[in-house]
Amino acid sequence: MKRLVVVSNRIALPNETKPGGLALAMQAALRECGGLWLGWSGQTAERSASELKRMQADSVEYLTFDLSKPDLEDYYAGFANRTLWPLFHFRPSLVDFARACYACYVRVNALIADHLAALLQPDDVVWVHDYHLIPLGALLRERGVRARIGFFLHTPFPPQELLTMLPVHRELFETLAAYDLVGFHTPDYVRAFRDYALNELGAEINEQGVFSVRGGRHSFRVADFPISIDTAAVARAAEQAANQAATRRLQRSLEGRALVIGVDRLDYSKGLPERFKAYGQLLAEHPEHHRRVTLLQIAPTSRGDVPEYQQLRGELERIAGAINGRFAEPDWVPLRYVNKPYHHNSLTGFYRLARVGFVTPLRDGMNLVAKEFVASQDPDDPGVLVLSRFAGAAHELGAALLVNPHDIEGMANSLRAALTMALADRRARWREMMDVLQRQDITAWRRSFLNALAGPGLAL
Ligand code: ADQ
Repeated sequence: MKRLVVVSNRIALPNETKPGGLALAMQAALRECGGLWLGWSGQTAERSASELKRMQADSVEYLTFDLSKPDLEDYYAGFANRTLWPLFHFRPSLVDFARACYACYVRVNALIADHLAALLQPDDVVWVHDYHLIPLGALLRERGVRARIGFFLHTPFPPQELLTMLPVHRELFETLAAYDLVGFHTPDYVRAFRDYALNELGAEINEQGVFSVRGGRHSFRVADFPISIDTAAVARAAEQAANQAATRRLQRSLEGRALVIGVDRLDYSKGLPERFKAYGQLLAEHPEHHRRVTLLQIAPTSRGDVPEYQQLRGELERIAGAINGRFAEPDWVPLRYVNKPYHHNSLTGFYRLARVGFVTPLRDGMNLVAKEFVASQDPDDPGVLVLSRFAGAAHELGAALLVNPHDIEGMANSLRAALTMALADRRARWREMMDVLQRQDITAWRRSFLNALAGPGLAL
């Protein structure tokens, strides 16, 4: 049987309870067929990746490496999060490019490739995740690795006009040709990659949709694999969480008011200032909602050392303060803005309490919060999802109220429509979305990717 080897920036060790769907999906895949998971430990050390730390649990081996502080700054905070992240999220004005950071990014990838090449067996199937590790496949091939290697991008993939702004776009993106399979969340991102590959990399695509890049050593396939959640588990967790102390406390504190909920990492791609403003607009235009609604925004700090994230935090505090200053009353705070992270199961209980899930990223690869919100609802009395058309999830969740997150008034109108929607309409929309999530859950996602990469031989 083939062995699965997963490589991602962060990994979830067996003793950690990471909330993310990705961590759970990888753990499930690795447990089913046995294998190895390699990633950064989250720690710094004198030198990057000088050794691997090993941990074994059942048939899965976890291997982690440390990064030096300068590499963390240039590779992770630098090229990955100050160059690629804003570029992939359609924010060219935030792109900060330095050749030294790019060189460091390639060097850290090469260090990872050195370790991995020594560990791999020819029959292994390697699954590389996300924008931190784009060149890893090509660096493994340079080290003689012939195993099947797939790459999945968790962010959007923007149009070529944006990509070509990156001075090193060609040398970076042509490394994708070293993979056997390149996966994206939606057909739109596949189309963007296809156009870029045809026009900028001189790729050819045959009748079966197989890509090859001139001078490339082999051909590769490109397809969409929309990531999802463990729909049944989330639904179960939400039902149980309804009786938890945290959910009950929140419910009591609402005193019968409708709850609108937003849950995001504190990131400029998530459209939080626009979301707050839309809520402020609703309150300004529709005083009948005063005292009858509460927006709870949970947004724990992420990448807090990157200046754009610090600025965003300040901006959100200002807008939240202005909304509460203008509308609050001694016994009603319209906007509760919480910077603490919550456990995944508690969040499902909060989602179930909410009348509206307000998920309005400016750009998002997929957005699993939207899917978790839907799966957490009470089928008899479901809440309404208000979803940005620029989240990958909008492709599958067309029964949500889709909004343009740049249109503050439009979002306020949709929020009002969601708050006043009749039960029959809520149920019909929820059923349609839930059907999608039951068909296309996290297991279907990883199986479809791994079957496309390795064929059905990977016993999944
Ligand atoms: P993220 O940008 O982190 O992920 P998202 O998909 O919404 O965004 O969330 C991933 C996980 O983190 C979810 O399971 C969610 O519940 C959890 N999470 C988010 N905010 C949280 C909070 N405030 N507290 C606790 N948990 C929280 C990236 C891409 C997305 C893509 C995923 C998976 O940016 O577009 O959907 O990877 O591919």
